Amino acid sequence: MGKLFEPTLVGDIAVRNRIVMAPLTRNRSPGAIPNDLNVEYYRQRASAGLIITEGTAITQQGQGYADVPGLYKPEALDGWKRVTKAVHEAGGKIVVQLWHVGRVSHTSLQPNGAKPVSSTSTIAKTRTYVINADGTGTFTETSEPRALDTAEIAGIVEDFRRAARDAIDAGFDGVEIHGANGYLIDQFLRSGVNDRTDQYGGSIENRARFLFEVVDAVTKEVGAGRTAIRLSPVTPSNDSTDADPQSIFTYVVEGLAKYKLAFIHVVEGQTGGDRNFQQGDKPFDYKALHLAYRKAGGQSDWLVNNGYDRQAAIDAVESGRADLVSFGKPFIANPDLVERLQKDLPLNRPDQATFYGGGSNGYTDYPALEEEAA
Ligand code: 8OZ
Repeated sequence: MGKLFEPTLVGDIAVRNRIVMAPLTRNRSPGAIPNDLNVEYYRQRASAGLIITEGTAITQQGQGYADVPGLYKPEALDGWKRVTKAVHEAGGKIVVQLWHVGRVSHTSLQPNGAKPVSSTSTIAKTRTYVINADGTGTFTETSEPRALDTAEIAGIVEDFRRAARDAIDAGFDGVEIHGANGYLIDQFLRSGVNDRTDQYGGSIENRARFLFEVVDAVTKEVGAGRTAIRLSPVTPSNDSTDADPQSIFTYVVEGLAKYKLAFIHVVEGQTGGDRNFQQGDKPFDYKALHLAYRKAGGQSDWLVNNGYDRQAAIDAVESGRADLVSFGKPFIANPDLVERLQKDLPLNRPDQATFYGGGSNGYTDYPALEEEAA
């Protein structure tokens, strides 16, 4: 079982094991500002080799759900400083997930009630989460987006750069660019979403242009060894479809090979669901994707995600199929997941009802083993 529990260097980040806490939206940061409860939640999970925070909006425009944190207010950066300090004091490492939701938003969350922006002006058939006047939360249809003008795109790239800088200044060990799950970068990648006729639409090269501009800007700002990206080649989340995911994601990873990123995070199958989910006319070949990346000279760690259990994670790392494995739901319910996996002890089960929104219940009150024994 060895390797999974051994230290390694992930880009510039020294980690004490290869178990990663996956990004998990929890909607517990009112005003987009990380608070004491969030500090406690991340501190409890610091024995992960690396924590990837929940998606964190780079701008208010990039925000699509109520009560998710941001990086665009001084108070939010102060809140994150307390989170990074707590994780570091507990011996952990933490990167922030840089998020722009694109069209997966609602006018009530946008600056001046404006339309959300995207690669397209077609509405996503998906829902988002807003807070009503009486303080209760509800899921609601997303608002119709506005397709970004070609000339505006550089401004969004700049927003990613600035957020990455602010993140490092707030004490993060690095950043993960959110390129997955039907959000803005994915809205450019996907043939079923991107209907542009400028240099950001049409061919694979054009649809991937925005992603590479973001990677370029962020790596130049904070260093490739502190930059990572998350991709979800077949995930249909947020109305995301592609006729031929294998081709575009192969092009993407081959292009990423020249950057010495900290890691490439690949969601295998449908995020949080079916590992065998398929888009296009054939099953996605993750092994071929990894091989294409290595053949192109890519040296970054390959981080895999989705439905791994202890044995699958051990096997993935021992076989070299992956360098790191991330766990989502198991980290919600087990603050000391690493110890439980190491000792092969039973796991607490996560409660779906408390995933999104609320307080400490279902957030910071899952017991660690020592608390259970006490
Ligand atoms: C669940 C609920 C809301 C957002 C993602 C950031 O899928 C999310 C998300 C997940 O990447």
